[in-house]
Amino acid sequence: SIKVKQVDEVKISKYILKYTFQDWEDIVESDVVIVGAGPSGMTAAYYLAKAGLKTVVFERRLSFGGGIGGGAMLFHKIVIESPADEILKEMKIKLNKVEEGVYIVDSAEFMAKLAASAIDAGAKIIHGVTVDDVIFRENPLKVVGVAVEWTATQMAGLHVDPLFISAKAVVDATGHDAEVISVAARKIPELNIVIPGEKSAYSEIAEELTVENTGMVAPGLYAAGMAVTEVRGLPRMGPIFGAMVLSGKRVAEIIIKDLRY
Ligand code: 48F
Repeated sequence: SIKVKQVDEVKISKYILKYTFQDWEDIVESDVVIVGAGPSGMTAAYYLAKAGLKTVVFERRLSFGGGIGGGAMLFHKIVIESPADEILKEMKIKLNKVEEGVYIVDSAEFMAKLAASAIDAGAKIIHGVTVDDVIFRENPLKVVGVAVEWTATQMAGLHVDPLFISAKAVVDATGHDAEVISVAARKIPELNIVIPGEKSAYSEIAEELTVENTGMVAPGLYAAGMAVTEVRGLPRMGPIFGAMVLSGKRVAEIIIKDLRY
């Protein structure tokens, strides 16, 4: 019979607590906080961690992938266009070419390998945590971190104060609602962030515009993925995901340059 190592309940609890808090003590002073483990957030995490920056991704849900899993009307295929295929190839995601520069990808593989690539590069992904505010400083005016709370605490409607995490750069990769930038715009009017909101679909132009407009929204605060369309008033594109990974890569490159890393 198989000899299974016996570990009692107290030991299990102690190991989990010790190593969780060890991680949190480290995370509390991060180089980059990414909010959202969707395609743009995880791609950004991959490139930032690969460059050696201490990168943490906070994800509200207990899963990876954001809008990837739901696909289009729950169908499990995703469209990718060039040059995003190069990023997917780097992550060993299988691409099925349907015409020149256009590919079909399995959503489960896309989610799993994006997450694995980010984690293997050194990014920490923490599930079940919602970012509900930022930290800021004046002179110079700058976003310097985020406030985090358990998603479950928020869902229960409990009045619990958050913990704070410092970062040299905060990336809003929360998707269509641009939640982090929205809260900063509302609570720090001095940042002068005006959010026009996303436009209806126009896929052909939306992809390139999203990538081009990716970047800093206010000192210390950056937009990637669909948060860019919301903040810059750009059209949506639906279940074609090239711009999401290209935007994630671009925001990483901009942050690496801004932090002179
Ligand atoms: O929505 P999402 O996939 O963002 P994305 O990277 O990609 C958008 C596409 O999926 C799709 C599309 C492409 O054509 O239109 O919609 O821009 O992933 C956002 C992730 O952020 C999490 C959310 O659960 C999701 O997994 N999230 C959102 N708000 C918060 C958050 C928050 N305040 N704190 C933590 N996580």
